[in-house]
This record gives sequence, C-alpha cells and structure tokens, in this order.
Amino acid sequence: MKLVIMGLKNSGKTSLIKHVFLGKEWEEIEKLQPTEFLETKKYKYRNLLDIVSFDLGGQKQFIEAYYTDSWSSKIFSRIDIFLFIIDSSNSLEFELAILEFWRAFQIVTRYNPLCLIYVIATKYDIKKLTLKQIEKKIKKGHKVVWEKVKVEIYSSSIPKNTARKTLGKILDNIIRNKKVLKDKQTRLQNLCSQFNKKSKTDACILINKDDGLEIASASKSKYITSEELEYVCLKALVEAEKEKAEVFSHMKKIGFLSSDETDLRFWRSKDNDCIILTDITPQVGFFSVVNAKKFSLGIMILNLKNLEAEVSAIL
Ligand SMILES: Nc1nc2c(ncn2[C@@H]2O[C@H](COP(=O)(O)OP(=O)(O)OP(=O)(O)O)[C@@H](O)[C@H]2O)c(=O)[nH]1
Ligand SMILES: [Mg+2]
Repeated sequence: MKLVIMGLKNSGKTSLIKHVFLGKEWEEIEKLQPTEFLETKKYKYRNLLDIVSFDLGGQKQFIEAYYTDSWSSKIFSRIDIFLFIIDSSNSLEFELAILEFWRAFQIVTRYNPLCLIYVIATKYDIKKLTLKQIEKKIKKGHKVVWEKVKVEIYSSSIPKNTARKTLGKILDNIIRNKKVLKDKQTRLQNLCSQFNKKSKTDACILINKDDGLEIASASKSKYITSEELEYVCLKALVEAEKEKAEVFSHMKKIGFLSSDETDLRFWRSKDNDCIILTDITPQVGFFSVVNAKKFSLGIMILNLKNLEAEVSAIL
C-alpha cells in the first residue's frame, strides 16, 4: 500500500513514521534532521501490512516541486492512504497548513477517488488548539466536500504515547478489512492458543521486531490487559531486561531457566510467574508468561521450534 505523508516543515511527519514503523521511542527521535525533498521507504506494519511510505519534506521549495509536472504524478497517483499532518502547537501556521491541505486534497482526490484521507494533529501534548477547533477551521467553506469524502481527523503525541494508537487505528482497520491479512492473523492467533495449551503457558504473543508491535496473540495472563496487548513493544521489554539484569544473572547462576543453546530470556515475578522473551525468526519475537511450577525448558524449546516453522509458513 502506498502511504503518503505530507504537511508543513517541522510538523512531525518523519517522527511519526519512525515512531510507528521502526518502534523508535521519543528520546531517539527528538532531534531529527529536516527531510530533504522526499524519502521513500518500505515497511511491514505488524509484519502483516506492506507499506511503501512517501515522507514528503515540508520546506516550501519542496512542496512547490511536488506539484510540478515532473513530480506530481509520481507522488500523487496510486495513493492508498494519505495523511496530512497539522502541527497543533504552531498557531502561526495553522492557516497556511489548512491552505496546503486543501491544495493537496484536490490533487489527491483527482488521482485517487477511493483513497483514505486523514488529517493528524501532531504534538498534541503542546497543542494550541483542540481537535474540534482545528476541524472547524479546516471545514470552513468546505463542509460538503469534507463530509462527502469522509476525511477523518485525529490527534497524536509521541511523548504522551498516543501517536502509535492513532496511526495504529487507521492501519489496523485496513488489516481488519483485508481478508487475506485477517485470515493470516486468525491462523497465527490459533497457533498462539495451541502453543499455550501445549506448553502450559498463560500467554503467547508474536511481535514484529521492526515496529515492536504485536502480530497475533492468545492470553489468559493477569499481567496482560487487552489494551496493552495491542501495543506490546519489544524494545520496551528489552529495556526492562537491563533493569532486571541482576535477577536474570542470579537465575543464570543457579542454572534456573537458562540454556546455552538458546537465546531465551526469562524473568520471574514474586508470584512465581516467569516471563519469557526470545526471537523465533529474525523478524518475529516471542513473548510468553508461564508459571514456574508448570515450566519445562525441554518442552518449551521443542514447542518453540515447531512454532517457528508454523509461523514462517504463514508469514
Ligand atoms: N512535543 C512534541 N514534539 C514533536 C512531536 N512529534 C514531533 N515533534 C518534534 O517536532 C520536530 C519536527 O519533527 P520532524 O518529524 O522532523 O518534522 P517533519 O514534519 O518531518 O519536518 P520536515 O522533514 O522538515 O518536513 C522535532 O523536533 C520533533 O521532536 C510530538 O508528538 N510532540
Ligand atoms: Mg521530515
């Protein structure tokens, strides 16, 4: 799917892309360089949805170039998802941003009458206007066409952790509506449930390593609420590993839950529940919770090998 992200300079486009598709956290993207002209990249969201992103640098001279004959059809044709970014903290440039939105809207809808169009109000943690106020400003004079095309508007903030959910909502909806992808996810979910039964685990979550997002899961663990489940971030778990290094090294010393042949990582909670983290393929991470009393390393390793083959056959 071709995803085009456009907006004025410094509005947060590249940050949003890197945060959602590469699992980059706020500290890693706080000081990004402005995008020179446009950047195209391929991503696989949740290891299910192929995305080719066109991140259009927002400096004035670049925006003008996108509308020239030599570039416009390359950029604006065959778009599946069009994201227009408005910096909710930049009150000086609201009017200009809105003008640019409507200019882009004309060409995007002309080339792609069926394209999904979203406005995202970024930097909502330091907003000057609310979503309602921004929507009212955009719709002014264009109400009929706005409602006809069903443009949706969302807010996002990377430091407040709502950016991933905002873009996730849009992309997950696409997965849900694509039968092939939905079927894949269901089959993977079934594999996770079977894994829980076979290995006596309470949770089995497959994680896409690029973006750190869940691909599919089955869980009856008290630690995992459905809310968290959707956004399990592998990188966050690896961070936790540093903090728990002491516990981990102790467990290694006593020979508990560790093996030289595998790259399994474990933590044990006070109530004897173990958290297991490992890679089952270079792209897919595995997260699980099991009670220490029910745990068997041999069975776990065997079942993980089978899971690897089954998951690879589906993805
Ligand atoms: N407070 C806050 N700042 C953000 C957020 N998202 C991005 N920023 C900051 O906004 C600035 C610009 O971000 P970029 O992603 O480089 O902006 P851009 O739209 O790609 O800019 P161009 O490439 O020049 O068009 C950076 O300093 C980011 O740290 C957010 O959600 N909240
Ligand atoms: Mg950029």
